[in-house]
Amino acid sequence: MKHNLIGGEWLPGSTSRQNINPSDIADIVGEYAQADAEQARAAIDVAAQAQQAWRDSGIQTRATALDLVGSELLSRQVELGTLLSREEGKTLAEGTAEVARAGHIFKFFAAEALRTGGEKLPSVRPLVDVEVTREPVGVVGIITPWNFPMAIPAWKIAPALAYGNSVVFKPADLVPGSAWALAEVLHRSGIPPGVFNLVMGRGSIVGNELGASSKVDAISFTGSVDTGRRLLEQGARTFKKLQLEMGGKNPLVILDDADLDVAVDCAIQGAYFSTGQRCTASSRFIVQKGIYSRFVSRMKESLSQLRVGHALEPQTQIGPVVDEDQLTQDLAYVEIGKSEGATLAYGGTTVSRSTRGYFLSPAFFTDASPAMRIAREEIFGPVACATPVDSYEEALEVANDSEFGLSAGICTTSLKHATHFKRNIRSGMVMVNVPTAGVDYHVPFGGTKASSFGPREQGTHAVEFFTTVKTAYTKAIFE
Ligand code: UN1
Repeated sequence: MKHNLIGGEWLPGSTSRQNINPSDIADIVGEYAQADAEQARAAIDVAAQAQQAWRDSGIQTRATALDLVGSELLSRQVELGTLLSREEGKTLAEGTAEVARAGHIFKFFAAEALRTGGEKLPSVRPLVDVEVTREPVGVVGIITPWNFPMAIPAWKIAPALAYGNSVVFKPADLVPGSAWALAEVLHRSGIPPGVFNLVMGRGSIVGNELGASSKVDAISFTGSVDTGRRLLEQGARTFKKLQLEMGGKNPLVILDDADLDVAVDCAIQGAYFSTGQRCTASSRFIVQKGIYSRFVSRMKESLSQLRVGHALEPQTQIGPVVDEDQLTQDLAYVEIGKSEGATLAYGGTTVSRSTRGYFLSPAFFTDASPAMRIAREEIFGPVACATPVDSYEEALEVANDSEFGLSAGICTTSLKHATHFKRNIRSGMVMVNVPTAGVDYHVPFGGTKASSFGPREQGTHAVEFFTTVKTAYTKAIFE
């Protein structure tokens, strides 16, 4: 049994939960504690008590601790990547790369801790100086989804700690293994007890306590639109600072002048790698008519060569869907697409392998109209659809016609269209001839519209959310 970390102690929960391997449901990865509301409140209390000393510990202490965590994650990337892939279902290569990415993120923010600067300006009043400095926000609640069990916690926890906040971390129910492993590394890193707390438990219990508590100053959340909206409504009561990363329905525009190899590669990687379970996944291919039929036939050919299977088998390119509920949802959307009149050109059926798991062949719809539900709603699985369009202008209009605005891509060799698209697509991230998913760790991440709320995550921009600004005035008296 793996316990929660509260105030530097490993404490059992009020109940527990089994962690099941989606590639092989007979394989139980482990048993993990589930906290009740009282334990969640206890974690918030110790985080509040520990915060002042951590803030005063100095930038070298914080940088050293985060750098140690980064080094350990990098040196254990295969071991922890195996655990990640076993509990979440992405391939071993993807799991290992994710742990490495988390390691780099900790090292990036170790250095950022040292770079926290400020400004000194003259006042408009004589002999008065103005200093503008950044201070930690206080206690930060961190609520993360199951699809990036290491990287998303890392890109929230590392900046929170770097800038002197204390943390209560509630990971997704489906992936406690990576969260626990990360907590265990943090526990040994020299961070004082209570500064970082792991509270595994239900969203409706632990997440609700974080959202309601007046002692939690800020919440960084990645997950569904509905939960994000609930946190925002709840947070209004205590004026919480919120950073919400939610859904996506990311378009990939393919123009007649695209390099077809590049376009197919962007489409396959963006839509189907990580089993399509990324908020940055491409789920709408908006394809100009002159290249449409060549694109469709090349996609079918490439999809037929992809190997769906057990996440830990080396030849697997697409792992299983994360659990039964998600598989049911994906299959329901395949039926919706068919009943709406789109053509299922490839996949969309369950696949059997030697182990019992949630294997789904990548689903590719063609002739989808922009009004169809499969072209509008986030599915969060290996399901994508292609819509033919006459012109670049129509492609841009269809691409922008979405409640979401996270990531968007265009495949073209035209500088004119690439430049126009970068300027006029309504999304937080835009890609030219690269996939919409699979972003760098040292630059800002986030979107517009229903995709994101609050300051950007990652890179130097993370400082906006994890600090608050103080303006100090000092008058010199010389006699
Ligand atoms: C990526 O595409 O590299 O939940 C990261 C998600 C995003 C992260 C995507 N917040 O899928």
